[in-house]
Amino acid sequence: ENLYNQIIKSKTNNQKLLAILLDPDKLVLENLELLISKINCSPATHIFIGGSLVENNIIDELIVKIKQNCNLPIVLFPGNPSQISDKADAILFLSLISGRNADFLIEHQVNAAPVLKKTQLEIISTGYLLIESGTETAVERISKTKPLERNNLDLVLATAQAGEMLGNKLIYLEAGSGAKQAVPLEMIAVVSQNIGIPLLVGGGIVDLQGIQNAYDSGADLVIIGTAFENNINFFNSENKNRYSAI
Ligand code: 1GP
Repeated sequence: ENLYNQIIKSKTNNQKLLAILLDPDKLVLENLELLISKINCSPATHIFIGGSLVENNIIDELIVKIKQNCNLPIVLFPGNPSQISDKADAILFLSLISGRNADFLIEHQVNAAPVLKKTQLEIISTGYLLIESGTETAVERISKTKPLERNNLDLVLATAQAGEMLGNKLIYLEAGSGAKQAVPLEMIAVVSQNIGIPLLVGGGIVDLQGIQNAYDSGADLVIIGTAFENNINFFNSENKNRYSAI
């Protein structure tokens, strides 16, 4: 069964999903074994791989090494078309629909299509919305797009709905890696209640309560990058008992 159908099934059964985002630029391959053992005893259901700036070509090697010791599905979350690896299971085929930079709306996708066609990757069309989060994030800098305002729920919802109408299979509300403020809970609630496809939420979530709050507001899958990067014991911390959904 493909990954997307599993995500749909989880949504139907109200089983919440959790992705740990690994940025190949920030990883030291020598420490990978410990990292993977921590992932294996965490509640993670998916591993996402990607970053805004990844240039070094360690993605293939990284995925092979992870797969030796970990059974979680590996999903590419690419910042640009150079971050494609046929060693992964799937790719979020992102279009930055909150912005008006044609490169990130369609140009990179055109460049990636012939490459993807030669792989077995499951391609999951994803509407990607960058949400204002206090300070400029890497996504904003690299994509040269303005995030949508935190208080403009109507525009965020209309954008997410347009993505769904265009055929996106997932909507991803992104505050940006290391964001000062995560996506507002009210925004998660409004979007999740008014689209039919699964909702992903990430950026600036720094504690287990933040994950739970995103779930309670309607997120189907939460992405954790920086918090786990900074503390590989993030998921064994003492407030674990407050973390009931998964
Ligand atoms: C970034 O949404 C992800 O694309 C995760 O963000 O690094 O802030 O957890 P963090």
